[in-house]
Amino acid sequence: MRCDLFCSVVDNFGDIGICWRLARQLQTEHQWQVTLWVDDLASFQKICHSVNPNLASQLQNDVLVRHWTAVLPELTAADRPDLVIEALACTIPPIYLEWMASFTDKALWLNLEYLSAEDWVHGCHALPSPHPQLPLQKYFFFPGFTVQTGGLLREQGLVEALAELGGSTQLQQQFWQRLGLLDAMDYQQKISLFAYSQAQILPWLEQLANSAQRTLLLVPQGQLATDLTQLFSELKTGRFDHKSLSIRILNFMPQPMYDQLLACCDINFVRGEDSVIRAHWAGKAFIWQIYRQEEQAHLVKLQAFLDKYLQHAPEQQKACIEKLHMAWNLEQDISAEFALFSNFSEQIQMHNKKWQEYLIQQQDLASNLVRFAENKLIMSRNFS
Ligand code: TRH
Repeated sequence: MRCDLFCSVVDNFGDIGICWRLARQLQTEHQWQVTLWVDDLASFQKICHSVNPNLASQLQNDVLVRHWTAVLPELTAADRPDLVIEALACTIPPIYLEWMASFTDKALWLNLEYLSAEDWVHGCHALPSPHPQLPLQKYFFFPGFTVQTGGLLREQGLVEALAELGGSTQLQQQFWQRLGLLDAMDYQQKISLFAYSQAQILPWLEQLANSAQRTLLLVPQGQLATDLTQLFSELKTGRFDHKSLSIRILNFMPQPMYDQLLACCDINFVRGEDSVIRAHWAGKAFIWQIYRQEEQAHLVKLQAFLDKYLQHAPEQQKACIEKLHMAWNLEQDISAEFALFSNFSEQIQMHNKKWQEYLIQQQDLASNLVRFAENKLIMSRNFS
């Protein structure tokens, strides 16, 4: 099976993050030949350091990565795919669609949608949509948290490997050493903080600084790290220590290492679509800052997620997690909510474990996608 996966980087790292995981999984776990078309190789390089942003075409983990520019290179019959994935609201060039339409054995065309926990997704997942002019139709493929959707990206053996890492002091020590954080084990609480801007972050940092337990706060490079550096100029060196709190700015690390970071921390602040799912697999307590949309539309999506995730959580825990999520997403001071959340952290981790078990019973997104594509191709090629 040959697959062309188109990825346009709108902003941040979620688009390429999701496409890169999917491409690797289709290649390694399903032995598909994958070509990943990306329009922004510099962003790609941040999460996969071996990418060369100056090459039009290169192999990465046996995936053919091609720079998607305004003018597509000439395509030949040998490039013909079985499956074409248009990821996360990008638009495949009309010239490519005409080329796809010119074959009798047509490729299957999927639109990989954004993640949402809202129930309307159930009715739209796998629906076809005919092209208005060309003899082509595309199918909508929705990721999600239920069996009525396409599922979530989850590599084989990932959850087990992260659980082993999370449960082993020795493996964690090795991880922190690789990251150059030799003193990480001296801190009772380790928090990863991947987030967009946060206007009211100071009182919470003060709270951590005044706490009896020592906290290591790990902040990846980006807007929030820049904002914090403006508040604490010492952070220009990458480190700021204040009473019980030590803040460190981290360089962007390759995706598999970021997954491990989440397993080695006690609490993970995550954002966007991809890191929140990674936090699920890491199994630790997490707080999600959802990608912002106009007119606060993202808050509806956030509530839909919380409703599913917390459906079976005890009332007090549920209220505490919800309040913290709302305060964090509205950029309010979270000190009071966080104190409560910390008190519940063991119970929250137990709840997350159950939620994780429920999700693991479902097939992962790449496997669902492969099965869907193979079935559709068998049908169309045998009966057309
Ligand atoms: O970067 P994001 O905010 O991406 C967003 C969202 O996906 C949003 O829904 C989408 O519409 C928008 O992009 C365009 O957050 P997200 O989704 O968590 O993606 C971050 C990716 O970066 C994820 O794949 C993990 C990866 N990453 C690393 O590989 N190394 C790192 O050090 C860090 C911090 C992240």
